[in-house]
Amino acid sequence: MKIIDGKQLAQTIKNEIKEEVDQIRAEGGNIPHLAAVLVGDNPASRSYVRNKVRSCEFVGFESTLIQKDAGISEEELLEIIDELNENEDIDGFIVQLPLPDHIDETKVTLAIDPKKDVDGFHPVNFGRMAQGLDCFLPATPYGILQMLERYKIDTSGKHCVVIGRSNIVGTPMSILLSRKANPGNCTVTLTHSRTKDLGAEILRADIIVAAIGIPNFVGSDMVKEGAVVIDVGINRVEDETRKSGYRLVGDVDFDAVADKASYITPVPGGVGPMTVTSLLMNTLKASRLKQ
Ligand code: L34
Repeated sequence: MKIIDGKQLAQTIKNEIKEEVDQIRAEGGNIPHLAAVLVGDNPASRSYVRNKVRSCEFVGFESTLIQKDAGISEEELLEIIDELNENEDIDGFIVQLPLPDHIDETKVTLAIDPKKDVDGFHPVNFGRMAQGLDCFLPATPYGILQMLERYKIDTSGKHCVVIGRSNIVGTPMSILLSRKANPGNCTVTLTHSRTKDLGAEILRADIIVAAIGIPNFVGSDMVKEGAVVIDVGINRVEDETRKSGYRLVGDVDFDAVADKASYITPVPGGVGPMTVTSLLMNTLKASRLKQ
């Protein structure tokens, strides 16, 4: 079994991006600028956005963090988005999800200019992705593709089972892995809460992408010997032995599954850091497209 070290790979990619930014700076070009909008005080969202801002600093991007309290109206948030759409200094921006219940996430996503949508969530980018056109790929699936590519994991002709059909992970992942591309060319099964005999479906997989948000859901009885296991879940479970009072666990029971897997991603230090790196890559792309 080999561990896919997302933290280390993310660092390698960040070093590469930093070199590119150094070069842009030396040539007097425009420094990429990412803005992030964070609404409310969800501790996980805060932590993820903090990682994004820190990573921008590391690679030499400019970054702007806009923090608003949970009581912000939908209208106010849409105004902020309009301003970011118009602001020529900003190459790309994200609105961290989830948003408070009184704000319609779909409306927010639709309000973002697709040219600045470095999350790749706008239907224009989603549609372009589905048709294999140039676009911003959604960060988490993009990060997973990077892992598969850089670890030289052969995906062609493999059976991939994606667990979870969200707009931001499961559904785009299923499309990307079935594309005629490398990584890609998989035969994909997209499973979800209504799938019958989910365990039996997962057991047929050469590649498992778990994105359901249930701690330790995928056990060793669901994993075929030699399968590649990608764990997207980041669940906080209570742990009194930790100073924070919690620890992070994935959707995969890592200890039980590790021996069976040929490759496996840990949590933390797996897909999460790669999500951040993908966002940086998209922002660099947005900045270059603007030139
Ligand atoms: N708009 N909302 C928008 N874009 C995104 O791309 C996201 N996502 C998901 C949630 N909402 C979003 C993220 O940023 C998930 N996500 C994300 C980003 C970073 C990390 C995890 C999820 C991450 O850095 N994870 C670390 C541990 C972080 C911690 O200690 O809490 C890891 O090693 O997995």
